[in-house]
Amino acid sequence: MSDTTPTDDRDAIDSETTAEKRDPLFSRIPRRDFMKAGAAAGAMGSLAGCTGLLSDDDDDLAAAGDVDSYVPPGEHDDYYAFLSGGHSGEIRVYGIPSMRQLMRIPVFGRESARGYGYDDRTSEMLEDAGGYSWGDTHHPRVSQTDNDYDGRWAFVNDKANGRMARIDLEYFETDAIVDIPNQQGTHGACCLLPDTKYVFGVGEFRVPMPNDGQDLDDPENYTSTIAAINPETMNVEWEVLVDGNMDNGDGSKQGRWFFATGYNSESATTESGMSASDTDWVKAFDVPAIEDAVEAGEYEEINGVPVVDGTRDSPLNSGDRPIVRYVDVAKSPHGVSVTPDNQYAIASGKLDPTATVIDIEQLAEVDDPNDAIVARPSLGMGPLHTAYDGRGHAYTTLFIDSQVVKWDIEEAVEAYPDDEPEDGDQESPAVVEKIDVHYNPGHLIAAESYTADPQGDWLISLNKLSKDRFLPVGPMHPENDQLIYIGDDEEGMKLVKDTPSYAEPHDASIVSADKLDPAKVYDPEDYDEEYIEPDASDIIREDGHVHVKMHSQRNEFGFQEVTVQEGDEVTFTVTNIEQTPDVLHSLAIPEHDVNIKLAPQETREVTFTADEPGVYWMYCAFFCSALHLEMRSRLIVEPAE
Ligand code: CUK
Ligand code: CUA
Repeated sequence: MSDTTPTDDRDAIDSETTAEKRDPLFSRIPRRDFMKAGAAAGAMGSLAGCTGLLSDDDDDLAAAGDVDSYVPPGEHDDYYAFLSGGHSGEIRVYGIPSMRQLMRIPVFGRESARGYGYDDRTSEMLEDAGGYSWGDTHHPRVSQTDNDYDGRWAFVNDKANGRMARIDLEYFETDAIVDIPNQQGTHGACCLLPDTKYVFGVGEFRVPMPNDGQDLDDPENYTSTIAAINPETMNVEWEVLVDGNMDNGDGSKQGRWFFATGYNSESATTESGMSASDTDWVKAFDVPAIEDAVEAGEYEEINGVPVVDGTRDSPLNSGDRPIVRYVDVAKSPHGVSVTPDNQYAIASGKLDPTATVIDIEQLAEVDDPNDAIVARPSLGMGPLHTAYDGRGHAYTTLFIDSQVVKWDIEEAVEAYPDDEPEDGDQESPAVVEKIDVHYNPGHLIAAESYTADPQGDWLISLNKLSKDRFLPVGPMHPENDQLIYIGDDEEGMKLVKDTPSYAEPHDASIVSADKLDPAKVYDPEDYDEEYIEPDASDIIREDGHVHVKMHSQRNEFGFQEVTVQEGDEVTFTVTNIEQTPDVLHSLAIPEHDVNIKLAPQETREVTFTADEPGVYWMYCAFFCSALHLEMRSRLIVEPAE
């Protein structure tokens, strides 16, 4: 990098944070107290970011008339929400409560607006991570320190190809991807708290281990693994083999336990076989015990990773310090999440109307892990995922009933086991209320629900089917992410708005805006490419390779023309030397598939072969000024002799 790069402007820009832009009174009051105070005093209209009231005359929104989710033009939201994009392979960033989509972050697939997968750095990253053209993101989790969001990274799984990606939250871009060995279909993703010691990838599909052609027709011998990934290096530190499929996971908040749900304890390969048994497991991984086993060399190295045997018959599970505890829960559980106070892990039944509440402290003490089950409330049909408001309530999606059920965790514990339904459909006395959502919900997420201190005001229900909620747009409908206000226990949950979304959000994380501090321009110290000052523009030719170094700014590239020979391999290193935020340029070269994005102070490199003689206009694809269309230069490819 060049040491003459001016940084003054950047510093000046960075000092004006989002928090300061909001009303100073607002930023001093915890959000949840504010909502209470606002509702009581009706004083919300005077505070920035909260000045409008919804009209009372829309049927769906009538009940939400006193809930303020309106963010006026030019005002900022209170929260960032990171939503997975499913098999679009990306993460979307929303503002909450407006539900405005602020940004898309491509992760596992190329994306042309951001030039992701087009420049040498990101295309090599995608290539090194397996070279797949797509991925399936489900679970975005944001790094924490001391059980609170630290603004460093988000992580997300690839269910399609068994990978985990890291997103840098300074630049809101994917900066690392690991192709997890021995895992086919990484489904759950989450962090071990309080300080994000590991990111866990939960392997879903059982396969032969190693999957190298052995045991093809011997499903009894297939296994799945969890992978513990170092968040700094993104290396897989160790894996644990288990029986049965795995599904979702959540890490405890005090560093010891990691929980994963799983279906298919039957070891079957067909749907009827996988749902034959009435029970499956929540697996509780004792992380320090696993680390000790790895330390003691009690593992087999498979594809370069120490793999510890955590199957039920493993010697490591027979002593008084089992590395994996298998807890029996009703049939095919799906979501699992740890309560904010780290007291319970709650797993949802999916094919059973109950949720299973496991007492984390008791788990360490009991001989039979089933004795750590302290509640099993019957909630409704198809419970999938549970979120928290920090006031002792759990909110669980009911996929089949198309509802969100709010219930009281301690009441469920007190009622157990007398509340065990005999006929299976008797509702638990812990149920507080239910609200219809439109339509079948998968995950739901409440503001900062994954931390020790949820904010308790907003909840999003991520519904799979929107059916008739929006204008028809062909046979593939949008999904429907619904915003629900949960800040008033007396008035109850209120549905506030529908948000159509492109296929297909699964999970999300909601983070207070003041916990992130995204950069406004790049810092050249943060990347390896050479920063090209205007006077450093150069064309270096040697042996069929041409290296063009140039800057870009309004409204020119460093060279008006670049001449190469047919067949030359050409590398462009281009810096956007602008220091004004939001003035982007790009380098697009027709018919050579070249497209790199250049935000202010960003440098990217792209390498391609100039294989057709002719004249090609290199242009800037961002509308950067009134002379944007004139921002172009010629690439002249001379015919080979
Ligand atoms: S999820 Cu991945 S199948 Cu319920 Cu966490 Cu949608
Ligand atoms: Cu630079 Cu358009």
